[in-house]
Amino acid sequence: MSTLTSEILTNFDVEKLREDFPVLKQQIHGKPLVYLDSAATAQKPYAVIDAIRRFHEVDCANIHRGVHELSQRSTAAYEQTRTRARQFLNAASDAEIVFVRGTTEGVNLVASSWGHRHLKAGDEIVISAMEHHSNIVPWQMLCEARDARLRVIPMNDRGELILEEYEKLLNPRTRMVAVAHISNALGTVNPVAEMIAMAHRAGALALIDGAQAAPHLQVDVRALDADFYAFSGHKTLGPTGIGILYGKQALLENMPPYQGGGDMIRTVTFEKTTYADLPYKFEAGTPNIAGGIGLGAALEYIGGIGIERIAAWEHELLRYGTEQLERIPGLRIIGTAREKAAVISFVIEGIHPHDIGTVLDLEGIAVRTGHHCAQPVMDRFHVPATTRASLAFYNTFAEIDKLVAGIYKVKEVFA
Ligand code: 7TS
Repeated sequence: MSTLTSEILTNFDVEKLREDFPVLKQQIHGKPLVYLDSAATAQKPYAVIDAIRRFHEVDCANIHRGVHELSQRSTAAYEQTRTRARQFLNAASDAEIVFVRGTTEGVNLVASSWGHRHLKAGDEIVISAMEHHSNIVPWQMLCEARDARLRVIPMNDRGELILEEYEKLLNPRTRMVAVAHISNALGTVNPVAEMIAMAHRAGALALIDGAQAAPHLQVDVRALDADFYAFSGHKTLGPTGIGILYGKQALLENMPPYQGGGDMIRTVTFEKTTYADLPYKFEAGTPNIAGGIGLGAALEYIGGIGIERIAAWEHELLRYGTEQLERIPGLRIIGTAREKAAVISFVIEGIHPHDIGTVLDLEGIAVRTGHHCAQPVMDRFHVPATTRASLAFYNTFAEIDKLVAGIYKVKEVFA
């Protein structure tokens, strides 16, 4: 056991941290809520709720356009999140941090803006077999529009990408490799640093979908040498409707705006419009100011705990949960990669995931059932759907015991 692990197991005060999350204090169907759906969206601490409330109560004004005090305050608070996000990702400059609605919009922005300027007929985009639909469909749409080809890195039965097959897909026509840092359906942590280096050797760019990674592990876009990296605020303890797209400055400079409107221009005449500098060129219209401020509070809160301590606690939860679930007769875990984050997807022989989810809900246990917006993953494992327990640092070992008891109840009901 590493020193961090033993330190975490003795000192991580999960009960105290849970006090910060009002949602967790309630009963569902008469039972204490056991929230195991953080991969869909994470719960929010008071720090985030209060920051959004304070903005609306005290500082509410539009940003970047007023000399008045409120506008200055709201602009400063919003822009402070950009700086926090830059630090969170270890990006080189605030100009590389673009506010978007979430991971989905981040991927669409790159596919649309970069893609329409740089992709030609016959070019190739490489994605992987474990992508969320949001990292499949925008590339598919682009390939269709450009007569380009979408290629897919296969995975093995554990849910690990097969790097030898990836290597074979790379060729001089490959322009972009877009892969998830962590799979939402399987929990696999992909070796993205190595995969980015391979893309670069082939002369391609790499976009990393960090939706599931940003909340759970230390991300360093410069160490990874990622060209683009996207994540969602709402999975990272922040509110919905806000996210971050990181892009290397030189690449962003060489991409046209994604949307036109206010805030993204320098000058406008009917003859010609010139665009604002980065990152504003990509931020047309009044943004989600409250969301941005909430996300800043979320990143600060995560920093206060320490992402490496969060990762260590979740790792122990995952290890324990996997051990416990593996013992249940008829239960099969889908996604058994050697490098995994805190997601346990499973099926139970003869019981539909929706029935599992419904019985668990009656026990107060929130899990997600379905295809998790990753239908190709379900096809690969020949299952229509899975039940997914996804963990966060506010989960406890006792909650995993409740999940196990809940699953035995499901088996009883459907015996
Ligand atoms: N990429 C991954 C890996 C995801 O898990 C998700 C959302 C997205 C992209 C899209 O993020 P959004 O914030 O833009 O919607 N994943 C899930 C999930 O697993 N359950 O609900 C949403």
